[in-house]
Amino acid sequence: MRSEVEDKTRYAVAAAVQLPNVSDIEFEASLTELRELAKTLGFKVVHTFVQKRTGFDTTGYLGIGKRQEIHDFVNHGVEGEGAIPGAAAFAGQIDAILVDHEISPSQARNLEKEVGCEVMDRTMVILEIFHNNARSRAARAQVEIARLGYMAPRLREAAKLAGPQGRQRSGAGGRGGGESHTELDRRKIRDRIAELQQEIVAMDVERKTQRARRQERQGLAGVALVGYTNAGKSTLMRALTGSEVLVANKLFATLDTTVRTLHPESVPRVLVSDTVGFIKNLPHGLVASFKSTLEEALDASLLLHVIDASDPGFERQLQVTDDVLHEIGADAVPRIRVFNKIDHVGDSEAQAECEAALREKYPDCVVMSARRPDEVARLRLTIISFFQQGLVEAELFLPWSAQQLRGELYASCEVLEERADEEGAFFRVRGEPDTLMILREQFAQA
Ligand SMILES: Nc1nc2c(ncn2[C@@H]2O[C@H](COP(=O)(O)OP(=O)(O)O)[C@@H](O)[C@H]2O)c(=O)[nH]1
Ligand SMILES: [Mg+2]
Repeated sequence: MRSEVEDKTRYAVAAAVQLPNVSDIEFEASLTELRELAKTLGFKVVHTFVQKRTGFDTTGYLGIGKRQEIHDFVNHGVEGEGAIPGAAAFAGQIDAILVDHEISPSQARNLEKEVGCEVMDRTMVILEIFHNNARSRAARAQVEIARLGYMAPRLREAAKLAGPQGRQRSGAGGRGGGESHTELDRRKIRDRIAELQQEIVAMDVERKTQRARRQERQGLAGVALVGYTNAGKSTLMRALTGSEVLVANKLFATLDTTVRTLHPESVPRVLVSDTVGFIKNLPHGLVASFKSTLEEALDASLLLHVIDASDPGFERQLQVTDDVLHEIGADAVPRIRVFNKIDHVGDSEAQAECEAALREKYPDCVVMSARRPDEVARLRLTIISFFQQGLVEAELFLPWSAQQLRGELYASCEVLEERADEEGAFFRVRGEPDTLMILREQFAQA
């Protein structure tokens, strides 16, 4: 994630209204997810404000008292009734207030003015994450469409509030000189969206052929982690790769800092990539850009579907993930289900029970905790053996004149034996048939 390379911590507070038809569990789950999403963007959420209401306040989403409370916290580091421990340290340091719903442009404007810091609603937070994660041209275009759709009414709001002239016009509904400006912006946005949609159609065809070609050429051992936000994908990624091991040469053309090699290194060398996580309450307008961004997982040879076994709603999440993977055409990619966070499922008896039930229902699954090094090591071996399935043994000869190819041989195959005579070196190796064929050709020409 881009956030990992940003050095300055950005502080934020979260805020949410709990409506009467939303259970405490649902409400908390959504807030937990918002905080995880915020973390992905590099925010540290230092406090959460909640309020039960029968509806959102039309002026500023939260009630006026709660808005005042947040204002005090953000500006003076205190909360209405009593001080929050350590709150003073954050006075004047809060960069944003994150709201756990999509709110109207005017609600956002009012809240921003009253609280005195930037307001990001749930949709905007998610859009930012998609924006940071989209690599392919198609994914970027989809995200831009969603952003433009989100921005359009907010531009109007900004124009309306820009000056007395604007306010007058919006009241009268007439056509003033300034309105044509807004009209122009609106038309530009419409045109741009249409243009992007055309591009996407064209790219779709091109992308499919490119993907096929890329896989053929490189025969990459790539693993992609997919699943809901908070399932433990990034934690597993770090545990499997060692956080520092970045892939220098970007073999996955579409990904950068989210691709790392399995560590310790294996034969064949395995690349692991993190993907943009599924989100529980994904705003409808963002579904297309989410799928497009996720499609990059199709470049992998193996999908690790990570599931939080300690989440009461995990069965449904599993189903949704399966459905979406099916929709984007990922059924052809082999998949291993990884039930994570087993340590978080009650006591050891409950854990054993849960594990047995999972194994019964999903015979080839992995049940584990990313917090237990031995279980991470076992997962690593499971991944490696998947990629070693199709390996064959072969003998290769490398003349002394071409020893520069030795490194390549060791990088792409497992060397079982090496013998030398006066002409060169014999190797007995195990590797992928395609790789061996390419090496043999190179050695013959050397
Ligand atoms: N108890 C427990 N917590 C975990 C485990 N794996 C991850 N977590 C925690 O779950 C939260 C979300 O993990 P993260 O890797 O960011 O999830 P992601 O959104 O799927 O990338 C973090 O607070 C992790 O520390 C696990 O196996 N057990
Ligand atoms: Mg993550």
